[in-house]
Amino acid sequence: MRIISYKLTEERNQLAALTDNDQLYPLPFTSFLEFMNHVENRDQSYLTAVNEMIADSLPIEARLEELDLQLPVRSYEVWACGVTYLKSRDARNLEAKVTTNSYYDKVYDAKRPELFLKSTERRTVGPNDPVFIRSDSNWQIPEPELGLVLNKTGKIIGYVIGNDMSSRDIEGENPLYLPQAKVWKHSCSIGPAIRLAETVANPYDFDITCRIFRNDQLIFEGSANTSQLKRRYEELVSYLMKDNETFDGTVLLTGTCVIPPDEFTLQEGDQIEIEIPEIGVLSNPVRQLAAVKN
Ligand code: DO4
Ligand code: MG
Repeated sequence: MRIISYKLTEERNQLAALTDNDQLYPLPFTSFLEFMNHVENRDQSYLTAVNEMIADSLPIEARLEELDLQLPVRSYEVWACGVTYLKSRDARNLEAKVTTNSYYDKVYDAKRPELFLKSTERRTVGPNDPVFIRSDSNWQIPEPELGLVLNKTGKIIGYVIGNDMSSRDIEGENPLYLPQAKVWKHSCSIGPAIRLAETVANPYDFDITCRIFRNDQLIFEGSANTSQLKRRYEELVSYLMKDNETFDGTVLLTGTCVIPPDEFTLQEGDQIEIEIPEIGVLSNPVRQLAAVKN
């Protein structure tokens, strides 16, 4: 069972349930946070709540492709984990031009994982909205990641696809530039649906595929599987929760495992697709931010 949000009118979004046989049912909420509030107040299972709500309703006539999909959850905060896959550790070492005993080597093996605040509600975009590339970087990539949708106690409610847009030259110059290598306008996208955690048999077996198109030609395709993750999801969430206040609907991205070749950088007009079959395909066009004079 998946949950989506789509534009019903200029002023109003509609939450809907998407069943495994691709039937769409409206839910009596305008947002996932409203739905979470309803379920959390009743201490109910999310799947039971959805099944009860759609039991007596008729499916929506439209097909998923015809809907104007919106961000499935307007999270106050999106957090992200780093260097949770061997591939990411090696890519970070390459961009930082270090070979041995780097901070990336250390964090990959350390008890405490790397976590950072990736995005806020207004910086995060949904399906088909443009993600932006910075005007002061010459080496930028999408980072396709599995996202955990959490309630405020850190329980994993669902899974979503995330794109942790990143600047490799800014981070490579100095790891203290991490916030600038990770956070800017539209540097995070989330979507297209939230797969309820109760309906996933093994979350350590998601295939993640990233495709990048330029002038309608496929110029990069790469895949990985969440079985390659170095850590457990509960371990990552426990560090997010330590001495912290978190909110219903917080998303925690779990790190990248698909990285384009080192000579690759995103350009204006590129199209990024990230697919996790159990969740869907998150598509975003790429736009170049214009340099702003200070
Ligand atoms: O250390 C930088 C962050 C790496 C990251 O975002 C990832 O591994 O996904
Ligand atoms: Mg990342």
